[in-house]
Amino acid sequence: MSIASVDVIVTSPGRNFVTLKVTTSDGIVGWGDATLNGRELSVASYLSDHLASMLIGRDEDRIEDTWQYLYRGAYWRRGPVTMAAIAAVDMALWDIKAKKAGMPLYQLLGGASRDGVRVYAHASGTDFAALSNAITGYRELGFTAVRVQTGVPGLGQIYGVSAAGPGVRYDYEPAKRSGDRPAEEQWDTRQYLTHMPGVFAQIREEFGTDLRLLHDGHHRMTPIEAARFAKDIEPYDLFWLEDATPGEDQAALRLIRQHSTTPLAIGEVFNTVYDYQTLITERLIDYVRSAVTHTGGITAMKKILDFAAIYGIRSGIHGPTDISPVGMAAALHLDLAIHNFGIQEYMPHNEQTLEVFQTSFTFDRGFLHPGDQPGLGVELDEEAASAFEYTKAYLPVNRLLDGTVHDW
Ligand code: KDG
Ligand code: MG
Repeated sequence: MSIASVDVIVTSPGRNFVTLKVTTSDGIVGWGDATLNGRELSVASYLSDHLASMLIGRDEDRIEDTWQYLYRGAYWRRGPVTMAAIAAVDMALWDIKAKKAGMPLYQLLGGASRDGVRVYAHASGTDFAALSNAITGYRELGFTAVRVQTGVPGLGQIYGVSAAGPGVRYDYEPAKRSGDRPAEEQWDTRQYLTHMPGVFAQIREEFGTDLRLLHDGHHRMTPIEAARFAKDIEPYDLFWLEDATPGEDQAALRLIRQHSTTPLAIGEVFNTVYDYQTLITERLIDYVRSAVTHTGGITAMKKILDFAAIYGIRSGIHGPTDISPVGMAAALHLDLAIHNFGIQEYMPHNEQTLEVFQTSFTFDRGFLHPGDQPGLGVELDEEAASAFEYTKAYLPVNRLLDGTVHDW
């Protein structure tokens, strides 16, 4: 048996997704997620213009060999476009292998290590009343962990805060359909650092100590600002502080660690294990935040997580809406199988997306399960997908109040 066809499907059921379809000579179909928010078409081109012809005729069972062939064979290594393309191929081949075995993928990864995977929801609000309302709503749905993001006085629309008033929101979406250019937002780290500790204090006062609280700094602080912030929020017992500083500088995390015991998570913009080498071997982080979709797929992610396990570091796989249901399924199978699972991000997709991607996930009181269908357990309906044409959308660009471009 061999790979007979490779197709790239670009669809936009409310937001853009790039999906790879690999079909074997005996008609088995595997799906892979190749979505790179705001740069979708470059991965679609990498797959259809470069990788598709190399894959035709290859043995679909040789997953590790295909991974090495695409990674080493390109000569040009790493980078989000390359690694998202390799990830899509890798997921599709694992999907095929598990379908051939007649098993859900997690069985091939060693079987379940737990009954379900704890997920965290996105609670946000422009002010405390709206945020509190969102947290209450998620608690009523059974969530045991929430990420909290809130407006900062003096700043307008900022990262992670739903623009749409109070209430439980499922549809926070950072990519904006803003024509040919990204929308712009404003930022001031000093105002943020002054405001946030009080927000955590209020949440603990209102909701007690049971709830797991997470927060995303989204790469905006300098190392010393992050060290101070992590120290300031220690009394509120965060599950993690994510992306406190820009991801390129692994050594920056040393400074934060020297000053605080707030657990740290980083990695959603990483794309290989090498981005983690210092962070893991020096135990500078507590959670690995990569997406299976942006890190070379299941094969590569499993290696990163096994490496992290040796150092007592756990998983916190990236799962916003720009990870398609196929990428989310890959994450859930890994989450269920590995020993060093920490938590899984969960931003449910909208109804249109779930019309295009039929999933078999189940949610029960704060825990997800990938389901027991053979393979990844997600099928794309090509006819439904064709109704949603690609529409350019970008992540915003951030500027300080004086106009300087800042990390978003
Ligand atoms: O595409 C970028 C988003 O996925 C990212 O901004 C979301 O930071 C994010 C998160 O933690 O989900
Ligand atoms: Mg993040």
